[in-house]
Amino acid sequence: MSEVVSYNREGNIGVITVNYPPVNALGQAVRSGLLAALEQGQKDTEAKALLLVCEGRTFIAGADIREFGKPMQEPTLPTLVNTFENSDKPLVAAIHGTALGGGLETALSCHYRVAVSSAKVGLPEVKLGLLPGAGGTQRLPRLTGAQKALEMITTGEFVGANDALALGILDAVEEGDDIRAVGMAYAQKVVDEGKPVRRVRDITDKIDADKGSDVFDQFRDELKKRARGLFSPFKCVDAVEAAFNLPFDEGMKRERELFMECMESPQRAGLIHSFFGEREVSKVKGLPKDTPVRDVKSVGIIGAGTMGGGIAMNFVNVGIPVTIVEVKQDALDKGLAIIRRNYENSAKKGKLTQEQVEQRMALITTSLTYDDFRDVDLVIEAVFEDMAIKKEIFAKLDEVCKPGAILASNTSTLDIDEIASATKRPEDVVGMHFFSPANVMKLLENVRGSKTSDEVKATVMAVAKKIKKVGVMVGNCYGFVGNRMLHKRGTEAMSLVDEGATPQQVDKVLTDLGFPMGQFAMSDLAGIDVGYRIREERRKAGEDIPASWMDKLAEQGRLGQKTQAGVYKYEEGSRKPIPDPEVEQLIEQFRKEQGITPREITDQEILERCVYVMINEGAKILEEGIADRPLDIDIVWIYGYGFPAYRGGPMFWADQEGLDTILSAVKKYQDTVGGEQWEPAALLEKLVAEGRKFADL
Ligand code: T1G
Repeated sequence: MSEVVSYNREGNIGVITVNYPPVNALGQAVRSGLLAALEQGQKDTEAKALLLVCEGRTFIAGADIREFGKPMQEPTLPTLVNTFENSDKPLVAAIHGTALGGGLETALSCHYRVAVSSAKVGLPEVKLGLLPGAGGTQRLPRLTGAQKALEMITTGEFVGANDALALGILDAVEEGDDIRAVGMAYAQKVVDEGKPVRRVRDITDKIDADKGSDVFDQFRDELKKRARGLFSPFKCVDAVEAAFNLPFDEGMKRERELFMECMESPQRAGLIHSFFGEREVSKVKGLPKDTPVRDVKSVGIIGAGTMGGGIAMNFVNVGIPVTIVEVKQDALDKGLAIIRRNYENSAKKGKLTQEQVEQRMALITTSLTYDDFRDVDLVIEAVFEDMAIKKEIFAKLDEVCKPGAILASNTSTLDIDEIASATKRPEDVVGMHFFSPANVMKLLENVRGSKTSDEVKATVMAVAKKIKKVGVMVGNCYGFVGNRMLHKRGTEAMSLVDEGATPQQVDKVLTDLGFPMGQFAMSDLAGIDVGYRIREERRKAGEDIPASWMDKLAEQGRLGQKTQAGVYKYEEGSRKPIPDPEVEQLIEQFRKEQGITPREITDQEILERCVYVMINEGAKILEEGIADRPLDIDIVWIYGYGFPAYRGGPMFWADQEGLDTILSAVKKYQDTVGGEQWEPAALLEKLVAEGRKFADL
């Protein structure tokens, strides 16, 4: 009998138990162990029914993702599920935790499914660039009908046990958490009531009901909007449709063909890289797993503006009380009103009850004095980017906050060490860089200063997990990881317009690559004044920042969406960017003043100058140790800047694009465009010279 799957009999029930931490994934050993256990159960004449149950925190959470991309080993998952379904003894699956992907497909190949009420089920393969490849697209619609099966399979969203019961996916749901007892009781009921073998493949009423339905085309149209650039969601629809047009075995064959197309798509590799990357970034290099973490049971926030309000919502959403301090009462009232409006909107959409809205609002205290921070565990400063003001604030925090309190800045560019130098406890100072809107964006860029203690680093990473953010620990430099690379892209984007491109041409190249919006539409969302103030700050600090046509926009009060005019113009209540002839004239005028004769610029040049410049900068960031691994950069860009996850992030994409191709383009632009952004990174040159990739680091 295998290490990871065991068989024993309790009374007249044969029990097949999987025990393969952390999530009982269907690796080769589990698949062969299951088949061996089933065979044993078939031969066990005393066993009148069989029960499939798992040890640990969850039922089978899918195929073993780590095996993807490697040669397929027998037995395959389709073989396993078809063998299970053909059992001539009733087979019951007992589900706790999450039955996902191949795990749910295995349960669907059983004849009955029972779960505890806390369980969830789902087919999230689409999130990995795949589709359910072990019968999920053929068996699920036989229980739920076309609409619900398409929803579950094209979104990958999990469904709670009680909803799954209502949908016919589960046969029973019990309270409590002793899944083995729940499973045994149900299996015994099957025997006692003489319930027959019931194969999902034979259930056709829902198939007959939806045959010829136009729901499939409706989903294809809808996916054109919400799955732009993605490959597998459309294959999911094709596979589910096959369940309604083909006999079961042919439907299974069609599913397999479509599954292999997805497996071969580069998007699968990109999405699996970001799946594991999202989990790997929480393991900070050089920070031992057992580093002590401080309790964060109360939080202080300085600034009730857009960022301060959004940051506050993250903490009260998980029940942590927040005190917001501002200089003026009306700023507090305005900030609180925006938070309440956001929650009211969520309630209107049914995402929150009114009672939950009030519970969250009750956890927010406002104040006009820092004294109210004396007992908090963490303070996050979220005022606008001005070093002098930030140092003044941290000096005051140093006076009032208790020993052991963590002092964090939400600065998006400024030097954490200089901010910390305003205190006598730089070891307790750290950057916590949230992204706007802070209550929505998943990324939290935690910035270690040169004196930040391991305990503080470990604590802010734990805080990220607590408030459901993807926390990435990065080093301290101008703009950290995300903004440092973004500024290079921004500089190139502005220069490309100087030289002859249009803002909409530049933006289209980025949206075609898969970004949700281009450079200039993003500037309009963030506010043209934000970039302008940063450039002015740097000019004041003596840096040679060239004049830009975007400065003129700011000086003319075209600040972006908030003034309905920036690089683009916006109709009342619309966020749709419309090219504005006034801006074209402004750019032409700027070129004349700068003595620039515009030229034809290709989309390929725009792609190279906007994205290769980021990768070259990313390589420098790795050289300097500001980012520990290429995947840290990938996750920052996927969760903070909308880099398409199906391309795996900028450094993963660079490996697909070819580092030699990128290096030769960097050298070309070093000659033709110039500037330190085009000085080839030593790491990039080294990897190309050694024929290696970022993935080899
Ligand atoms: N394979 C391998 N490792 C997995 C895994 C999987 N399916 N799921 C999780 N892990 C690892 C994960 O990397 C981490 O490792 C640890 O388990 C805990 O995970 C044919 C083809 C189950 C909801 O997409 O959604 O079946 O970092 O930190 O927050 O149709 O993991 O500790 O070393 O995420 O409690 C479909 C993916 C596969 C589910 C638990 N299944 N997993 O969340 O813990 S494709 C999925 C999850 C498939 C068939 C197809 C979540 C979770 P480490 P965690 P968590």
